[in-house]
Parts: sequence; C-alpha cells; structure tokens
Amino acid sequence: MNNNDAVETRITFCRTCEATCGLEVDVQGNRVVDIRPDKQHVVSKGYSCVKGIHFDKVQNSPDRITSPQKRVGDEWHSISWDQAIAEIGSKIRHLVDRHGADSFAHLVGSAGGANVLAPLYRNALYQALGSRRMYGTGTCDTTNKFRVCEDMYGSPFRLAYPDVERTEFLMVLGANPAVSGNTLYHLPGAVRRFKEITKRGGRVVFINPRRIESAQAGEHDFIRPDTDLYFLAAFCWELIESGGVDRSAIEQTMKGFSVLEEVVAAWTPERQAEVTGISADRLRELVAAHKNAKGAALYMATGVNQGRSGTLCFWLLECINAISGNLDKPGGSLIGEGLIDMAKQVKEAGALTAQVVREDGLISVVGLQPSGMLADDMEQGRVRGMIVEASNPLLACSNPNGRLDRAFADLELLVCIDLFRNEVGNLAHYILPAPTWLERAEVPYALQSFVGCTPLPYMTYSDAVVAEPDNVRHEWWIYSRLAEAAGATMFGKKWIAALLKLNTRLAYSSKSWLRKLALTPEKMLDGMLKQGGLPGRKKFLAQHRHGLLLKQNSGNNFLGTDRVLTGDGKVNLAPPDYVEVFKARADVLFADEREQRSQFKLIGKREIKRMNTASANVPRLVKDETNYAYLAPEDAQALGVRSGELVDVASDYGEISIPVKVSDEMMPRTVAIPQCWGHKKADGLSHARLHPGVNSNYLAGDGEANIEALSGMSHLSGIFVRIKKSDRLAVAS
Ligand SMILES: Nc1nc2c(c(=O)[nH]1)N[C@H]1C(S)=C(S)[C@@H](COP(=O)(O)OP(=O)(O)OC[C@H]3O[C@@H](n4cnc5c(=O)[nH]c(N)nc54)[C@H](O)[C@@H]3O)O[C@H]1N2
Ligand SMILES: Nc1nc2c(c(=O)[nH]1)N[C@H]1C(S)=C(S)[C@@H](COP(=O)(O)OP(=O)(O)OC[C@H]3O[C@@H](n4cnc5c(=O)[nH]c(N)nc54)[C@H](O)[C@@H]3O)O[C@H]1N2
Ligand code: SF4
Ligand SMILES: [Mo]
Repeated sequence: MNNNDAVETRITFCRTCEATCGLEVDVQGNRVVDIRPDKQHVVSKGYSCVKGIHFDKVQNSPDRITSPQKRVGDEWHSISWDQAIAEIGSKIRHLVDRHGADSFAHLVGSAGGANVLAPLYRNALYQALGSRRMYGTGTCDTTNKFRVCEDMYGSPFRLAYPDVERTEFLMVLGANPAVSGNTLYHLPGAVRRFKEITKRGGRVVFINPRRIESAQAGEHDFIRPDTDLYFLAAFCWELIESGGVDRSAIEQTMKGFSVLEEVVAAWTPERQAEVTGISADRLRELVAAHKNAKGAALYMATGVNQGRSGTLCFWLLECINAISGNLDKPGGSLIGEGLIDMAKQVKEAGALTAQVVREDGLISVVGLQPSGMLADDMEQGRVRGMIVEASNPLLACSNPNGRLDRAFADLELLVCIDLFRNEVGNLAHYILPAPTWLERAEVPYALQSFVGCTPLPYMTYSDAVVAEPDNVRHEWWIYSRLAEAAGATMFGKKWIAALLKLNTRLAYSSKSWLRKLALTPEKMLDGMLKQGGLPGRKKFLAQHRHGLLLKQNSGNNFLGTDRVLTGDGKVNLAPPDYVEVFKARADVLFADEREQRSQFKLIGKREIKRMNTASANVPRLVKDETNYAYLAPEDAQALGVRSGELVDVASDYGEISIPVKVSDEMMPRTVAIPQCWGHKKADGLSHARLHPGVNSNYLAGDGEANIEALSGMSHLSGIFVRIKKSDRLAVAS
C-alpha cells in the first residue's frame, strides 16, 4: 500500500456467519483499511456485528500464513507450491496404495461452509481417490436436521424455516440468534425481526436453559438441558388431544400420522414437567396460543441438535409444524426456493444420501462421517492421513482430556488448509495458505442461495474485494493440483482432469492474457446467476450491488407438489427408524433424567465477539483474559464460590478448572461454558495464546457411546458434570 493511493469503497457481504450482512469495504492499494455495514443492503439494511466490521484485523493479521509451510521437527519452513504439491501428492498416493483409500481422510470446518465452490473440488478429489472418509463439524451442529429433512421431505436440502414476516407465534428452542446469526436459517438482524412479531401482537417464546440475549424480543422459559424431547413429545400430544391438528392436510399430503399419535401417546404435559422444568399448565397455555395463532412456527438449533436426541427432537418439531397445518402456510413454516433447486439436483444425482459406509455401522449424513469418531479412527489405524480445511478440531470437537491432540500428533500425514497456524496446524506436516472471503468471488452460502431458507429471498454477488497475497492459493486450485499429483482423475474423466490441469496453470500464469482464459470462480458464478434466470455477473454488479430481492415465499408451494421428494409425494410423519429409536430410548433416557435431576449439566455459550475458535486472535475483539463457568446465584452459593474463583468441573470423560461468573441468567443446576477456547498451544496465534482460556470440550465424550446414532451428531450439550470449588489458585493470565 502506498499512502498516496486513493481509498476506494467496495460493496460486499460478510461470510463469517450465515447472516451474510452487507458490508462496505474501504480499500487502499490492495489493502483493506476499513469495514462498515452496508446501509443499502436489501435485507441486512445496515445491520452487522463486531466480527464483520473488524474482519480487516483477520485479513491484515501479521500472523497470516502467506506461503506454503512445511514442518521439519519443530521448525517451520516456507516452501514453494510445486514442492508442497509434489510431496503431499506422493504421500497421499503412498497412503492410499498401502492402506486403502479410506485411510486418507478429510475434515472441513464451519468456515468451509461459506465457500461455495470448494466443495465441488474437495468432493471430486476424494471421489477420485476412492475415499469416503470425510468428516465435518457439521456433525457438531446440524446433521440431525439434514437427516430428518431427507426422511420426511425426501431431501436433506428441503429445509423448512419460520415465516417471521407473517407469523403470530414463534417458538425457538436451543438457538440464540441475537448472538449467533442463526444456522440453516438466514435472518440478519434477527432481534429486530422478532420484535416486529411482538409489535404486531404476536408472541415469540424462547425455550432455553439460559435467559439469552435474544429473549429481549419475547418471552423466555427455562428448560433443563437435553430434555426437549419430552417437551416436544408432550407439545405434540397436547396439540392432538386438544384438536389442534389439520386432518384434511394430513390425509391429503402426509402419511404415518397414526404411528406418530401412538409414539407420543404416553407423553402428557404432566409427565414432561417431571424433567423439563416447564409446568404442565405453561405447556398447555403455549399449545393453546400456538393453536389460536393464524400462523405458528417452531424452530430449533444447535442447543437441541447437540443433545442425545437431536434427530428425534427435530422430527417431533417438524411434525408439530406439519400436523398443525402450519407447514407450507403463510406465517407458518415454509420450504424455500433457491436460485437453483439444489435439493432436486442432488437427489437426481443420487448424491449425499444418508448411508452407512463405515465398518461399525455408524451413519454418514450429507456425506459426513461422525467427527466424534476421529480419535477412534486415527488410533485404530483406519485413518492415517488427513486434510483439515478451515477447522480447529482440537478445540471444537469432543476432545476428552486431550485425546484428540495425541491422535492427530500420530498421523502419518496431516495437511491443514487455513489462514493461520492454529492448534491442529501446529501438529501438521504441511500448512497450505488459503484466501479469506474478502479474497473470494462468491454468492452467499449454498443453503441460502440454492435452498432458499430465508424469509426474504434475495440474491447478491461479490467479486473478490482484494487480491489474495501472491503465494496464497484458492481451495479449488489446491484440490485440483493435489489430485493431479496423487494421480487421481477428478470427475472420473481424463479430459476433464486435463482441462483442470490446464486451468490451474492458466489461473496463475504470469501472462495476463493467459489468466483471462482460465475458468475462474467469477466465470462459474456468472454461469450460476444466469442459470437462475438472473443477469450475469457484470450486469448484476452494475444493477444490484446491494442485493436483489427475489419473489417472496408465501407458502402453498410445497405440500402436494412434486417438490416433496419422498417418492410417493407425501410427507413422512413416522420414519420407521425414528419410531424404533424413540421406543427403545425415550423411557430409558427419561428415567436417567429423573434419577440425575440434582446433577449439573453443561451447556455452551456463544459470544458475540468470537466466531468459534476463529476470532480469538483479534486483539480488538478478545480482551477478556479467559472464559468462565456461568452459574446461577443459588448454585454458586451452595458451592461456596464467588465470581472470579475457580471451580473444578469433571465429567465421565475429563476434568478442567475454570473461573466462575455468577449469573442470574442461568437455570439452576446448569453450567454454561463458552466453547472453542483453550488456545494454550497456539504458537501461530500470537494474541490468542496470551488469552488461552479453557477448552470445555475436554469434558465431552467421543466414540460410539457419545454419538447420536441416527445422525452421527456429537453429544456436546447437556453433559452431566460434577462441580466443586477448586483447591487450585486462580492464575491471572
Ligand atoms: N461444546 C461445544 N463445542 C462446539 C460447539 C458448541 O456449541 N459447543 N459448536 C460446534 C460447532 S457448531 C462448530 S461449527 C465447531 C466450529 O469449529 P470449526 O468448524 O473447527 O471452525 P472454526 O473454529 O470456525 O474455524 C477453524 C479455522 O478455520 C479457519 N478459516 C477461517 N476462514 C477460513 C477460510 O476462508 N478458508 C480457510 N481455509 N480457513 C479459514 C480459521 O483460521 C480457523 O483456524 O465447533 C463445535 N464445537
Ligand atoms: N458470535 C458467534 N456467532 C456464531 C458462532 C460463534 O461461535 N459466535 N458460531 C456459528 C456456528 S458454527 C453455528 S452452528 C451457529 C449456531 O447458532 P445457534 O444454534 O443459535 O447457537 P447458540 O448461540 O450456541 O445457541 C444455542 C442455544 O442453545 C441453548 N441450549 C443448550 N442446550 C440446550 C438444550 O438442551 N435445550 C435447549 N432448548 N436449549 C439449549 C444454549 O443456551 C444456547 O443459547 O452460530 C454461528 N454464529
Ligand atoms: S452477524 Fe454474521 S454475517 Fe453479520 S457481520 Fe456479524 S459475523 Fe458477519
Ligand atoms: Mo457450526
């Protein structure tokens, strides 16, 4: 950057979380100098959070890796791309030939979800190698939902969302949109939108073990963690009992109702009250309000997904939406239409169906094996090499007392594709530097753009705001080159592989006229926009740089149409596997809950300034010296601890010591610990390592016993723990 360079403002959108808020970015030379919310963005309208407007600190961080790195002993060396690709490619080939394709695995993290084009190339590489060993932190957040949508609606990508624009009753379980920006539901500035519901006389109810930030927009009820199954079963029972079902919709467009009725039969409001903490009267009152509302919707997210019954919970929740006549109805729960019909296309290709490809019979959902099996798979030699893209599993995944750290350290080949050398990167043999989203041309998340789970459908497109550093390469390029070096034919055709090879050379040619010939992301996205019936890239940018509102979804476009992809066109209210698991487990877990009523349960807590593990290195965002264990005042008193004092928290899997914050937001016998802290081995993150905090996932169990069998989800919320005042002294960091 030259200080005399003019500052130019470019319009883009944030890809840190799924809210994808519009942003204005000031650029001087090729350097980002300021980021502000885009007031003219057609949906976010000037809303953004601190993570978005401070992303320039990530972008310009002196810790960013800007050339391929190779570890020799404890030392890191910059190497050329040619060397990195050749060495990694031959090691992959060696592993695959010696131990079989599945010994070479992949793990993708949440930032990989924003990258619209990388999955095409990532999947093509692994398919070409013949490896099905792909994991993702999707099994920490949402594979239960994908599984249910596949079984009830015929595709994992038929995702229903609440119609906030029209609803009169919205109930939100296990989500905190004010902080998280939502997941699988695009709703920037969620609190403002919820407040509009109450302003027009509707109700918004949050069911949560913590009185969350979002609750300012409505009512809040405490629920004992991981008991939502009983609350939802009783809600369903009461709805049926009180005549709240739409019999004609059920008869014409759904199947399995009588089985569902039988499943929830024993679950009365009184019975659920024994474990949930929500009284029978309150549940009845909520059902009555739901019934009387012109449009009503239930929504749930990670807090429930990460429990022991995430799939069963989402199944019952979707059944409530459906049988009450609210599915596909204005003000209810809608199934969106994306720019292209991704659900149909994926279905026709026979891809991403839930299936068992593992020796142990555990399921893969949307192509992801359970991340809770990572340590087992590595320790038992099923996995010997891995690429980790945009993830930090040592902090993010179940890591009982650091088991995962040891397993990753023993891999024969570990390659990380990242912006930084994070904790898992520290253990890698190679780190390949990737561009940030400011350096990528993109449309918003595939699920938002192509599945349409958003109440205000719109499209936007951004060119790369700045060019990536000279020695940084896009994921599509890395996967294409690795395939070539490992002798794997991407997309199964030699001529396509030859074109891809040519394309990787053209894209980074020193001659500008050759670069112009490359099939770049810009050109691919241009094609996608046109395929969706929109103007191509150049015209789109000229006319709609703040986004383009698309046709509103007002329902009545799903049930009874060919968009239901179940084969017979009916919504399946009783997938047999779910019924079986419910019958086998609901009573057992209920008895367990009753027995352990006085035990503490651990939940997570997202913080507005931190995106998972990834914002910890931004000094402007992280000034707190540590994370805390949040406890209700009466619990703190009983334990004899005050804010700032240390407690020891132990589960059946691990133990940590952490300072307390007493908070009347907490439900008694519940402890909330912000996850994704514990940066103590972050040599490559100069700020995060000064404020490491404590890794709460040392308390989470892994392996088959801690995986939800229907979806492969890890059990990360509602973990039974024991707490005592610590003998250790709090060390100021
Ligand atoms: N106890 C508990 N544990 C949890 C959760 C919880 O609620 N409770 N939540 C879980 C959930 S939902 C998730 S998704 C995981 C999150 O954990 P992960 O999915 O592992 O993701 P992050 O920590 O967001 O990101 C990890 C890395 O991505 C890199 N990165 C960022 N942007 C890019 C990019 O554009 N390209 C590349 N190549 N790299 C990039 C960052 O530098 C960072 O090193 O944690 C899970 N863990
Ligand atoms: N600021 C910020 N934003 C983020 C992230 C981040 O780390 N920081 N992460 C991003 C990612 S990867 C994801 S997947 C999304 C997740 O988005 P959300 O699903 O909205 O995630 P959380 O904010 O953790 O909300 C989960 C809520 O569930 C509650 N909870 C815990 N256990 C239970 C339970 O058993 N029952 C009920 N009813 N509630 C329970 C918790 O108190 C918490 O309020 O957020 C994304 N956005
Ligand atoms: S809410 Fe999400 S998308 Fe919006 S600015 Fe914050 S991190 Fe970015
Ligand atoms: Mo996530």
